[in-house]
Amino acid sequence: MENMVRFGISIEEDLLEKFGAFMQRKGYHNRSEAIRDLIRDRLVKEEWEGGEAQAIGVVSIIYSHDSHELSHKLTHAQHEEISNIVATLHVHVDRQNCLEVLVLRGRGRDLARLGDSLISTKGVKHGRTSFTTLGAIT
Ligand code: NI
Repeated sequence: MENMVRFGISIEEDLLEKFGAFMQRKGYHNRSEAIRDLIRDRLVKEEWEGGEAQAIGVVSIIYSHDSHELSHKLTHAQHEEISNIVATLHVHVDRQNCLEVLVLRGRGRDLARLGDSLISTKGVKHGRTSFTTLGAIT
C-alpha cells in the first residue's frame, strides 16, 4: 500500500449508523475501505464533469421495440457518434422491451453529452450513464 495516512472524522451518530447499514448492504468489512471507495467514486464523477480527461462510460437504455421511429433514431445517433462508441449490445428483454448497452470512450464531456442525448430521446423508458476513468484517481 502506498503512503496511507490516518485521519479522524467527526460525524453525527445517526449518520454513522446509516453508513454502517450501507456498508453491510454493500458487503464492506471496514470503514476505511468504504470511505475510500466513496471518495474515489466522487472524484471520478468530478473528472467527468470537468470534461477534458479521457474517460470510459456505459450507457444503458430500455425502450419499446414497437417504436420503429425510435429504433431508427437510436441507430442513426450511434452511427453519427461512432468515434465515441466502442461497442454496443442489444438484448431483446421480453416481447416488448429492448435493452441497449453502449460502451463509450473519449473526452468525458462528449460522452456525458452523448449519454444524455440517447437517454432523453423520446420513447426511451429508462436510461442510465455510469462513469469510470482511465486517470490516476483509482
Ligand atoms: Ni430488441
